[in-house]
Amino acid sequence: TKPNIDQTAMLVKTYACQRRTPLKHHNSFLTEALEILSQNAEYNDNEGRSVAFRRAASVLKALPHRVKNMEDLRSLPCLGDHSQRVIKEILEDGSSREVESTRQSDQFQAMKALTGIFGVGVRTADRWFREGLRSPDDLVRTGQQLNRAQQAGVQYYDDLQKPVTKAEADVISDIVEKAVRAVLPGAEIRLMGGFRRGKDVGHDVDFLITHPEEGKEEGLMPKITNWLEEQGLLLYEKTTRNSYLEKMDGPARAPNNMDRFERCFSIFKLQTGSETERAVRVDLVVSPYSQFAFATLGWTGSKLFERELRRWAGQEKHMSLSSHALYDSKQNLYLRAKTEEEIFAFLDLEFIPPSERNA
Ligand code: DCP
Ligand code: MG
Repeated sequence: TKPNIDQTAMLVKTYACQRRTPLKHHNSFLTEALEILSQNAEYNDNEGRSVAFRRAASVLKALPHRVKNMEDLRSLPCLGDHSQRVIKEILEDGSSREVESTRQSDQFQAMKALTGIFGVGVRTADRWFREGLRSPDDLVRTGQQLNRAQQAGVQYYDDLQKPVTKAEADVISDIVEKAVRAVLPGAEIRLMGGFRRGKDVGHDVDFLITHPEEGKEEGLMPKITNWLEEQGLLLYEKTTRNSYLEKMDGPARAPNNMDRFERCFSIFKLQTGSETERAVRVDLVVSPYSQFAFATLGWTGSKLFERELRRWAGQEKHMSLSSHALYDSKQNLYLRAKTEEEIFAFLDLEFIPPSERNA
């Protein structure tokens, strides 16, 4: 027999990495509202509050039905008082006053526009907002000092605002494969991020690159970017070197979502017609083969899913998970893995395929 709604709710686990979260779900009318409040908290540098709203939204994404009344929420985890108030108002009145006034607010709109510029984080955007600036045009008009990334961000702002389609990501995949094949035969390339989770649009295209012979991947990125540069395909690139050292980064390091792979933040020039082209954000990451499973897991997302995996590892398993390794603090050793499945197993988690990591 089919479980009733309350029984379904009881089955919803606390950590997002214990749940299956499909891309399309039944509660966008609630999750979009909660995510506005999460985003606004992030703009106000309130990480705790931001994560709380994001977790609440994520629980609703995992439900197999549309929420109809507050009864449906009984026994669900991660729904704090504030989230419940917002949900109640939307269920009763069709919208939440707090969400709507946030959405309309000068600060929210300006922070969205300013942090939407490639190379601009919350801190910089907030400083500009307090100086009275509201948009990329304002930055140009008032002659703000911009670093190289931000200059590119302003220059290609309109293109980078447009979602990247899966079709465009596939074209970029072919280009990246060609580049990598040309400079290192035998290398493996994997499409990561939202597209690996089955999204049909994204804000950028993420790739992970490795070679089965450990060591062959060293120094690979400059070769790739040179090749792309020679073909006239790059509008911007900044490469950061691999700075991961197991001894330093493993057990001693606080859980952090920034990894230390050789990485290239770039903007590609993509041909979209015989006379037309557009700018697309592309991230390239190179991983040693021995870390490839961890890098794959860490670069598939979603961001909340990743965050919850690390929290689960630390709080429930006394392990420390990063995109490089899994360290077991009880046994004082690194757990080696060749596949994502093995990592889930080490963590005592049921394997969740990428298409159901849309937490
Ligand atoms: N990632 C992470 N934490 C970060 C940045 C990235 O865990 N601070 C991981 C998870 C993401 C992946 O890297 O899924 C790629 O990051 P994106 O910002 O590109 O996120 P998505 O690809 O998921 O979304 P989008 O479709 O907007 O590109
Ligand atoms: Mg992405």
